[in-house]
Amino acid sequence: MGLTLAEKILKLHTIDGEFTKGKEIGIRIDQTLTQDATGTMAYLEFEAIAIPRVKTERSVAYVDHNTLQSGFENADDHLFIGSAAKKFGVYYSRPGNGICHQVHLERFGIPGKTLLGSDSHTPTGGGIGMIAIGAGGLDVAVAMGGGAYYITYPKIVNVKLTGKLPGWVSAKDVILEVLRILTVKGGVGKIIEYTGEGVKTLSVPERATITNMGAELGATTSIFPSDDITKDFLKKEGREADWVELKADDDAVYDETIEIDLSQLKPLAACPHSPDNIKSAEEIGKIKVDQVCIGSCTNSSLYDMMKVAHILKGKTVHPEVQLSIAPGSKQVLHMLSENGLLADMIDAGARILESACGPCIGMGQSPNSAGVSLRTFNRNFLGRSGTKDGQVYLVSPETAALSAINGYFSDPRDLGAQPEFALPEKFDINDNMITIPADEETAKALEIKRGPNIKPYPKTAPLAETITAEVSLKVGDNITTDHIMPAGAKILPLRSNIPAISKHCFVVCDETFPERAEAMGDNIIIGGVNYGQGSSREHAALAPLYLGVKAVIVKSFARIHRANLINAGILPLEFVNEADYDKISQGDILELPGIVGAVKSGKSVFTLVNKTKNESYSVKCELSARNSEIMAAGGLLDFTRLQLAK
Ligand code: MIC
Ligand code: SF4
Repeated sequence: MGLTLAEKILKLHTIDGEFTKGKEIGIRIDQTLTQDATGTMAYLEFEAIAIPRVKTERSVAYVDHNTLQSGFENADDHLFIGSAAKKFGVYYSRPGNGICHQVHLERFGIPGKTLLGSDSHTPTGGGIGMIAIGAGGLDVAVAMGGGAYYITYPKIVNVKLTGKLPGWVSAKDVILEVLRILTVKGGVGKIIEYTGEGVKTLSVPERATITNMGAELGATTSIFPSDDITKDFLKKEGREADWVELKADDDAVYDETIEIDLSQLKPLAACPHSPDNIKSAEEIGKIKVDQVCIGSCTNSSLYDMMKVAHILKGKTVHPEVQLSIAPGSKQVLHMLSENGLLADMIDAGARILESACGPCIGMGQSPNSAGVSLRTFNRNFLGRSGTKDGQVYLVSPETAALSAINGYFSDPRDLGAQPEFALPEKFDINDNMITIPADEETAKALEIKRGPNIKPYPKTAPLAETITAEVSLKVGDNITTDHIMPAGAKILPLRSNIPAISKHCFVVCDETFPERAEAMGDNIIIGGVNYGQGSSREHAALAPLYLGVKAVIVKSFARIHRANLINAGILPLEFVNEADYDKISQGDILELPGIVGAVKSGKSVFTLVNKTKNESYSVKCELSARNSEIMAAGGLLDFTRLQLAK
């Protein structure tokens, strides 16, 4: 039986466990990336593990999220990361060099390699045939130290593409269509593999848009084959030597197949407030638009910018619209400035932002009250833009640019025939904003620079024999990490300070939560389906840990968040009977008796006693042998320390 492309790469990298569907496998990680919002914690954790130098083939630290520097905190974080990178053997991409995923694709990604990144959109690397996975900072720290990364051998979904996209219909519309079919929880436990004749019609930047936003499916990762188009992209980057041909075996067997005829697709949008709330441009109609933002790791390549500049050329942004554009990297920005396209954007009235995440993570450019904001980004969760009642639509760069001119939601097909947008023969290559780490000898004497906002990892404790705790919060379905641990300009600077950031935990749902939970001591959270979807931020587990949360009991979890809870030593439990969710109220006192013994003996179903209501329910937690030990130890950091001590 043949293998799919994802399976071929996974098989070559499996260093622990049994290579069988549904079983846990430990894979060797060739490359890691961190960004600054998760990176400070990751390097603090790496330091705590006490391995002097990274053991990967390539590790890169990017600064792209917290670049506003409205106080000393962001700048201190940059100094910390830069100095830690230099000491630990990590390449450092300085602020201004661009968004981690865009730069990594340009300068470091290699087909067939594994990449683990402390950012959920790491699967962007799947656009050039990598197995690129997003994870919490602690998992990345362990991988930097040479440890395996553990996943459940996923199901592989074949998205078979046929045909060719019609004019002005975009790669963004392809992934929006996949989101329409599979929804934000349809990819959990799966890898999405793109195959079929249609693949050959998509350039690398287009493929990367699709794999990037595969994160919104909840998928482990997404991957395209590595073919002549990949080779050409790497050649333009001066890295042809990194190319290898990679594809699935002809007789590969997939768990599921979805067929998409590219020629039948139309411009789509994800409507407020979920990436799977998909409607066509026709269904949405010509609604008034207040703001348009173009950029983010999903749509900020030169190819995207060329299309945008073409639409803006010689026009003026509508008087009632604000347009901002953030090219994804210094490389892209440089090429736009050389070929004159930047001038077309500026002349049209676009506000050019630095090459960073910016508005995507709420660092500026929040829309006006109840304002309609069209964004080429990947997430439109409630409040993420920084405006609670902002109405964010996720669209293609083509739809965004034309709507900015017209002042209303526009169908880019109204532009008539689409011209060819050919990428240049060679990209601008200048790695002067990437600092090379110090050699091992010099590194020994280097000091890590630590500002006053940088606080250590919160205290952990081994799992208690019996957990008795009050329900501090009960929430509904599809809770995102932006609910649990919001980002934005006010909160992001606190990413290196868990006690301070904890004061903002869950405030989107309940402003009194942080104070109440902390006062309770031990407490438990109750949630619905797909709990913890979205970001890889381990702060969504570390802040609850700091606030005394001992267990989170839900109908189902998103993958990365569940792993982050285990890493933090918080029990992730699921209801055996979903209806039991309705029987528990906020304020109830719950008890989990004999939990350590149960976890250690490999049991997966436990008794949950509701002392307030005098009832008992069954809850489950399927833990691999390794995860059981991690839970019992009080989290991955303590587990790793114990392992190393042995
Ligand atoms: C996001 O898009 O939500 C982020 C900000 O990039 C996060 C990481 C973070 O919270 O720092 C992600 O996607 O993992
Ligand atoms: Fe940055 Fe937005 Fe991409 Fe996250 S999704 S890495 S915030 S650009």
